Amino acid sequence: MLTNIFLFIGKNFQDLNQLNIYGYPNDIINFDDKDQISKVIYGHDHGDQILKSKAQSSQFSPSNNLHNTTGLYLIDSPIPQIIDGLNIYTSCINGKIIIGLVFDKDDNPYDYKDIFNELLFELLNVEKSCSFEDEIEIENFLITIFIDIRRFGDEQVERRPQIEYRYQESFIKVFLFGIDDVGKSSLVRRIKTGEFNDNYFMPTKKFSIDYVQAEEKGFLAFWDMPGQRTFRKKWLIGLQDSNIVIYMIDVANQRRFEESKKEFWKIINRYDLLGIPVLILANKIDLIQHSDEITEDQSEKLKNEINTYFEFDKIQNREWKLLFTSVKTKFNIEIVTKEIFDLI
Ligand SMILES: Nc1nc2c(ncn2[C@@H]2O[C@H](COP(=O)(O)OP(=O)(O)OP(=O)(O)O)[C@@H](O)[C@H]2O)c(=O)[nH]1
Ligand SMILES: [Mg+2]
Repeated sequence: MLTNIFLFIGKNFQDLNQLNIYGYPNDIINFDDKDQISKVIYGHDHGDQILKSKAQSSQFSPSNNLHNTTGLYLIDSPIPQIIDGLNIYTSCINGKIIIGLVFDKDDNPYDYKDIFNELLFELLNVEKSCSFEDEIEIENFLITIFIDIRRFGDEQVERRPQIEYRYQESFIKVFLFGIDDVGKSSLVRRIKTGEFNDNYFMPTKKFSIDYVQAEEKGFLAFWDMPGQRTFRKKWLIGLQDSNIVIYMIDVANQRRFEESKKEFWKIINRYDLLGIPVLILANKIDLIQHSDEITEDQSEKLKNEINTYFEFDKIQNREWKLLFTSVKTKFNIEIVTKEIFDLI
């Protein structure tokens, strides 16, 4: 799995103090460790780039410092390296930029060769989406590559046998979010394995993607987001290209309704999700309802209360539904997948 992406940019690679360094999502390369940085650069092709960049530095004036005469970026074929235990795959752009992917130790970088090349070419020379002139552009460029390669890894490399086997079936991306401790990961686990454990307390830290075969209807990819406050910015990474959104709340924890409501509305009207159907799961109903038998009346009353509080009635231009669930007692869990297919 791709864990990080980084980029070094400078007029030439000789002066490490003049390099600008970017990393996403973490600064996995130690920016202060010049030794590590020069290992990455030299490791790329044994210093060849550096010699080239030295030779070329006279040809590149500051105003056209990154383009060659054709206006296209020259993108080297990527090179795998192991540096300080990191499994790194670097490419070099115009002899002035090193861009590197960091994979888990046992990944094979060559699985990513084509996508890495194609993405760089596409973004730089077709869409021309990054001129490396401002920081935000560079950051967006890195995030885009990170997401696309990560997704490629999740969908094609790690899941290859499954995907090839079922490639004709529909593939539905379910973006599952909500504040921490509401039961998102428990839901995915329940649907996938049938298991539930009260003491299974494992707050999600990275988003995790789980694939579930839903009867004959198709393949669901649950993007289970971490709910803790510090990780909520990751939601923005996960929401692209979702086919349906599931928002989960913990009905028994009213003290956090306000926070939950705020987070819901912050995300739901984002451009990427416009028009995408929403399934709201009001989970842990077992904690406020002693028996599983929730009557129609009770259910309606509770629904109204929740709708009023969260202002779900203001959801516009999309299908949506509120469903009570208990991952613990399995109440309504079996119909979650049915509702997903009904809504999309
Ligand atoms: N009583 C009850 N407990 C539940 C239910 N669903 C989940 N839990 C418990 O709630 C706790 C949190 O569940 P998680 O699935 O880890 O919550 P999460 O939303 O994934 O949390 P983050 O990953 O931190 O965002 C666990 O201890 C679960 O056992 C439910 O329906 N009823
Ligand atoms: Mg979780």
